Amino acid sequence: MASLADILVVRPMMPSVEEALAEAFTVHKLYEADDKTAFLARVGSQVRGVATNGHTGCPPEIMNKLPNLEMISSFGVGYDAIDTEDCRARGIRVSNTPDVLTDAMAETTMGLMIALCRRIPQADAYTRAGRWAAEGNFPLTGELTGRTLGILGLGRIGKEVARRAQAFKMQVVYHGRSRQKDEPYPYYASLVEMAKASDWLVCIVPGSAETDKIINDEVIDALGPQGMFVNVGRGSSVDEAALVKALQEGRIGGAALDVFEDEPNVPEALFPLDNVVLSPHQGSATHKTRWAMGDLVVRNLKAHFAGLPAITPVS
Ligand code: NAP
Ligand code: 8YV
Repeated sequence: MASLADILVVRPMMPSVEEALAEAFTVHKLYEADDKTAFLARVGSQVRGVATNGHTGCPPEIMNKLPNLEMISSFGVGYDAIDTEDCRARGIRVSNTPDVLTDAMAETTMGLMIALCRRIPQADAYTRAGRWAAEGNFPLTGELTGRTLGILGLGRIGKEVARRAQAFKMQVVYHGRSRQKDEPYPYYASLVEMAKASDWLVCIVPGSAETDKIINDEVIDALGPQGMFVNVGRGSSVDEAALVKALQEGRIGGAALDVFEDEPNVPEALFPLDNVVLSPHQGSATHKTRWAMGDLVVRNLKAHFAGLPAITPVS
């Protein structure tokens, strides 16, 4: 029987992933090693595959210890922590988990928008505290219907958000690096101009040098005091200090945030703000979606070690 390929698991993965990896490969768990340097010195030359996620990645100091590494299979569609140029130079393939999380992400985005607009967390707290009976009806709220939604990043997830927003009778416009000729939505070449024209701005671009702090004071002020901002992409895309200040000063209407600059740390200045909904990076966190993401991590490795192309390679 052919020997099983050796896989280095850099960080803890879901039990379903760890079990499936253990069935198909010889697994080495770096995260369990007390002395990681000694561990890598012992097993590094056997390792041909890595399982990780897009936040932990596989840093160069680890890759340097894996001279026979062929493939990095990452959990998540974003792969910010993986230096794909470096991998290309080393001849290492990279895969991620696109598509399988798109619907869950679009659902989370709409959920955050409704929660922020209709003040659902506050209404829940109001009811639980007995304030309905004591003080009367909860104050009136805004409404999504008829509002304009600007989507920054009309990719796989952005398109599904657009579809759902249309079902909510919103008008969709978008900004990206270029117009997408097959999309019916009005395109803005300028993010600031789109923010000016939008009631809601959803950010769903990948974290990259290009998108770093792309949501800055200029964009925030263009969105304005009635404007609502939703970030489900990456915390690095937002000038967080500028956003917090604008929320405190009422220069922006509100924000719903699933991602942050320094996760899991969330700026405490956001906690007392009433015009904010906070979510702990759980956009894709459903049983079904996380299982499918994990399954894809394993299937990508299996495909590669069966001599086939990865199912979802990072291009
Ligand atoms: P995708 O299909 O690659 O879409 C990304 C979109 O961003 C594309 O439409 C792209 O359009 C646009 N874009 C890229 N760079 C840009 C730039 N510099 N300026 C403006 N637009 C830019 O990716 P996806 O599957 O939709 O995922 C998007 C991101 O969501 C992921 O990379 C990840 O960071 C994040 N995410 C978050 C969670 C969560 O749990 N919160 C879960 C999944 C994904 P152009 O190429 O036309 O510019
Ligand atoms: C992941 C994400 O769950 O796919 C992504 O890019 O941000 C989330 O879906 C998260 O990265 C955990 O690895």
